[in-house]
Amino acid sequence: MDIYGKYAPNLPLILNDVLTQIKAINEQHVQAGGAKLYEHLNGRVKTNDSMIEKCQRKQLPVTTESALRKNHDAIGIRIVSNFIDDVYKNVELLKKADWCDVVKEKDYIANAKPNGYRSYHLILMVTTPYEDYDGHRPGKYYVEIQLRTIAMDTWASLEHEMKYKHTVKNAAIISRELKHCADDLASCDVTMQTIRQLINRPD
Ligand code: 0O2
Repeated sequence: MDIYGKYAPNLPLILNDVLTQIKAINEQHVQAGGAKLYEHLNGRVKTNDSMIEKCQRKQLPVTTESALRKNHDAIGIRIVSNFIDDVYKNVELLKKADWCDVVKEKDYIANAKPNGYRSYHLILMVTTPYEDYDGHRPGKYYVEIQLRTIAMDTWASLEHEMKYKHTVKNAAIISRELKHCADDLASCDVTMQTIRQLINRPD
């Protein structure tokens, strides 16, 4: 089955439109004399199998409604920045954008998860030219945005790898080391931010 049903072809188009909008916000910022606010951008439509697995994990019925309305990450974008301030600036600019509304946000940078995970999560409601699950056109679709520094991103990829390898030996030791590593990286992110401010301080 295709959990996204007849809406499946819309999802990559919406992903592409939102990526274009995010790039445009950044180009405007750079043209206005600001620094580039991200190092790279990734986007993906959650695969059919991953979305089915997520519905089952969350004990939701495996339906198009669950995929597009109860879950909010069928379309996901990651904005990876060099510095913590850039993450927050991207959040500020997205909140001001007229093509989306922020409907949920979680600051796992100020409030890291107990395992050390850091990232800023936004759920956007985006108005699109396509019909949505409620039959409206222009249609509304959720888009999840994860914003983080390169250090946070590297850490999250490694931790994600461990989470999905169920046969890992010494999982408790690895989790403890990962937590230390997350805290060290967070400290480096703060130091790098401070160094940048010192370099850019007016004479
Ligand atoms: P995957 O495999 O990346 O798709 P949600 O579960 O999304 O409906 P919730 O509970 O509010 O909503 O989730 P949260 O905390 O905002 O996290 C959403 C996503 O952030 C996760 O999606 C992960 O991609 C990422 N994430 C959250 N916590 C961690 C963590 O501890 N480690 C890592 N590596 N990533 C994390 P999925 O669908 O759970 O996973």
